[in-house]
Amino acid sequence: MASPLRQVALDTWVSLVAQHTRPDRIHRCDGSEAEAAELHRAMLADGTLEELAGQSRYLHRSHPSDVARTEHLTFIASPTREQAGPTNNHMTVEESEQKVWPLFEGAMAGRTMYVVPYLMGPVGSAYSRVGVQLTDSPYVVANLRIMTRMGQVALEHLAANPDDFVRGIHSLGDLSPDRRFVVHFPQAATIWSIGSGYGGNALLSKKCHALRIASVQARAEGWLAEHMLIVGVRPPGGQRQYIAAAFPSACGKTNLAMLVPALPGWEIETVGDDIAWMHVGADGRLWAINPEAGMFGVAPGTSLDTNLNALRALDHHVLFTNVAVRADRSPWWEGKEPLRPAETLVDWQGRPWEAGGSSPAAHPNARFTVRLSQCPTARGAHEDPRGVPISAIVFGGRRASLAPLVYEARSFTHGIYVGATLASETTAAATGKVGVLRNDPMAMLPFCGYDMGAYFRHWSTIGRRLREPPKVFHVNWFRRGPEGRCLWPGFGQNIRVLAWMLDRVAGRGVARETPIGLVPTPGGLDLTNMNLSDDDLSRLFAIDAGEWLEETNRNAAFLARFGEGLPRSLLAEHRRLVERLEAARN
Ligand code: OXD
Ligand code: MN
Repeated sequence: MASPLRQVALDTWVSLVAQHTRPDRIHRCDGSEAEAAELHRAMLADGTLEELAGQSRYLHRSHPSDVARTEHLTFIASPTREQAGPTNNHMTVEESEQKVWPLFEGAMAGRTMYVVPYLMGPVGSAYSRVGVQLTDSPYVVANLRIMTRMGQVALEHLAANPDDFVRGIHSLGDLSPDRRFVVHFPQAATIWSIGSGYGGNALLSKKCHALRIASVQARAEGWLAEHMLIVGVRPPGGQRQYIAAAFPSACGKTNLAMLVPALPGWEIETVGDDIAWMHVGADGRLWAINPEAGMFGVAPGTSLDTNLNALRALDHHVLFTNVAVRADRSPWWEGKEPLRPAETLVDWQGRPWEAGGSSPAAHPNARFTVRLSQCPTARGAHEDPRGVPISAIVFGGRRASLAPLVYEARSFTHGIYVGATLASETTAAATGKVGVLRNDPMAMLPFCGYDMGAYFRHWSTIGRRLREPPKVFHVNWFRRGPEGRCLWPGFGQNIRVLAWMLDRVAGRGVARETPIGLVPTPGGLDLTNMNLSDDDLSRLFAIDAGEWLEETNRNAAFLARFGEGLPRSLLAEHRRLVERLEAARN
């Protein structure tokens, strides 16, 4: 049967997909409590979920070959390869219809097809968008219920513009990586995903809709869809300012979005931990909404010390995926709390595991899915239909060397260059080798739905429309000393860096020029009650012109991939940086 890559009405589309995938039943989700109770009951009965200690806390174990996003199986099916750009896998529409659509044939036989309408963004916001995901995975439905505003509320938004929604078709298929594809059709606002039940591959609202499809819509309509957390920061007795920060997957966005400030009197407000949709307001500032309603956070490393607020949010109504379980049925993961000597757990694959075992008990990409409103630092701005004004944009990478703790871009245009040349060591969030340095412009490498050269031009266009552009910074919490030790403690201590940024925004903080940008002067960062040696402080801010020149060579090779499509302003920033570095080296 021909694939429905057209803007057909919802009911027609559902029946076309059902004719091809042949589910036994169709369930239209309304988002009610009764529906959720029935879903959970059915999943407990067939073993898809297990109950954990605590109110409404569940565990799901995914197939061991399906534990992370699979970037090599993710495609953009735009009409030409050039539109997808050099950093995306491309498949033509015809190829997808020949290779992927047949995999959906009969794929839902014996299963229920859930029709899941969801709203991305606050209720009543002009910036919110509707999507509908068809899926044969009740676990995916349970996640979408937490991650989005799902059911009736989305249909009410849709009523205003009935054909304007993103169409996602998802089937677990046979879960084989050989028959796994995540294909995006930006021109038809459609997503097909088959063969995976995990995270960004399967919760189509998140990476597929809110980033890959939305980035294309944002370019056409003049806004930005970004892989950024949004956090409000209020100094003692001062005014709250909002910061948007782009870090690659599993580099601490969730932790920064809800940090417990190590400085007294500071207050944090969590607006989002993964995605920001930003538009130019009538006041010439950048305004952001969080399209999501929940978090799909990385569990390992989350502890009372590193992220108290996340742990508090995880007290009740949580879906855990691929964590380990202690004898008292509490979830456990590496870095959570110490175990008793020789304590036995059940690992993420359901096998007995003894404390100190050589392989991890929880999968390194184990996750929690939880409503954002359960976070003690969610104070309501994430529901504001207008969004929040952004005073600062932060780009951050995981770099054991080279990049200082923080530096400020010299201008918004230089900030675009800093974002475009962001590089970071890979993590367990995607399949593949961990710890390999790769360019990840604006942390969007796996998520930009079109040619990134055009994406940088779009950033420049937005920049020109901003009368009060945010200041742009780069951070690196992960720099290591000669013995491999982390130089900066991170987490709640990061407030010291945010405080300096807000001072800079207010025109107060003191900074000194370096070839790469502005850094705090000695004494510019508030380091009171912190045991940071002078040596470590100078290592944190060391800028080696020779190493940076090598970095610019690497970046030049990366940027060259975009050919003529790069904005000239970006190339000019690159040349000026090289000149400043050469002058510093001589
Ligand atoms: C995520 C990711 O799940 O970036 O947020 O991989
Ligand atoms: Mn992410």
